[in-house]
Amino acid sequence: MRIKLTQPSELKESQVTDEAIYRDRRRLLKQMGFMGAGALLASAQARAINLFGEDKPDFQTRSLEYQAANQTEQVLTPETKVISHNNFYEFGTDKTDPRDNAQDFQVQPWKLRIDGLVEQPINLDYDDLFKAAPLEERIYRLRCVEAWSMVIPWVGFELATLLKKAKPLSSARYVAFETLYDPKQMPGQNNPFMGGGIDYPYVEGLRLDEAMHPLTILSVGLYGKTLPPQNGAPIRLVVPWKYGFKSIKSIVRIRLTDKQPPTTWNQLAANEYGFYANVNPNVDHPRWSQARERRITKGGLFADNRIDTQLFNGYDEVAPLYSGMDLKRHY
Ligand SMILES: Nc1nc2c(c(=O)[nH]1)N[C@H]1C(S)=C(S)[C@@H](COP(=O)(O)O)O[C@H]1N2
Ligand SMILES: [Mo]
Repeated sequence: MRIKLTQPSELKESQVTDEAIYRDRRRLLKQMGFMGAGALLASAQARAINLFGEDKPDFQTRSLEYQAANQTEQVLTPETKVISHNNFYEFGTDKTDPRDNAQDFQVQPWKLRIDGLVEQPINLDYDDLFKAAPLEERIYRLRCVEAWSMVIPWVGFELATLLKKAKPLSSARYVAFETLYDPKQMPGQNNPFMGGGIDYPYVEGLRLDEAMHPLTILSVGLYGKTLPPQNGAPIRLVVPWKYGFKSIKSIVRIRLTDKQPPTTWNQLAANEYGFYANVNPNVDHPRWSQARERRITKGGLFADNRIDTQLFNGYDEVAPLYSGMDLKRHY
């Protein structure tokens, strides 16, 4: 695989190839105009407003016809599927539960705190989330550990930009993330039947070098609009070379630490879900194969496509992060 880091200037608008898919770096935001409109409304859904103003990209032109035989031709997963087939156990464990149960989720006011082993702790309010760094579009593959995948145009910024502002101390080695804990709004959090038996709040973690990698983003939108609640409004992590459960939603805290932090799915079933959770077709889940995946595209149940899963979900450039590591042991 020849994935090359593409400079913004090298990218053609209509390119949706492997190389371009994660590196569409056009700076798109009309931030100030957007912020004004955002302040008016309360729930995340009601506020699903355009992040791009006049520059709204033409997503249609990117939707090349999917060809199962040619994985370099990738088509975006339709927005209707991205926002109706979700894992967000705080709102229920069926794929359509988050869409059905999260619509009144209040994201304003919101507080995100970055602290721990940093020189400069940071507190962000709702409006600050969209101003922490210039927003850009990143089209990434999302590969769930359950062996389905999507191609999603996120809007966000590199996590590294925010972490650098907090000035990590030299003792910091890991980054711990935490989802909002609010059982009144997230009914699965105090109902084990609805919430899948998870001990809430949902927590995740990365090694500091993984967190600082330019592919790792905090997302505040998708398909050019603010995130719907079911996708993790107002701000969620996206780590495209790891299984989807690492991409924690609706984050309220980012804490730098010197110890590997506990992670939700690892606590639930350590033999099934490791801390690293790198996408790897050669390391099967104890209960199913990870060699292939169902790419969710347009069409009904039988129109979906099975394709080979790629190591690191095809993002080969992260391989140096794991040189010398046994990826079967550190699954
Ligand atoms: N807080 C929280 N974050 C979460 C989850 C969750 O249940 N709770 N599910 C994870 C899983 S398993 C996946 S595959 C992705 C799904 O993201 P999407 O619904 O936006 O596609 O979110 C991840 N982040
Ligand atoms: Mo997942």
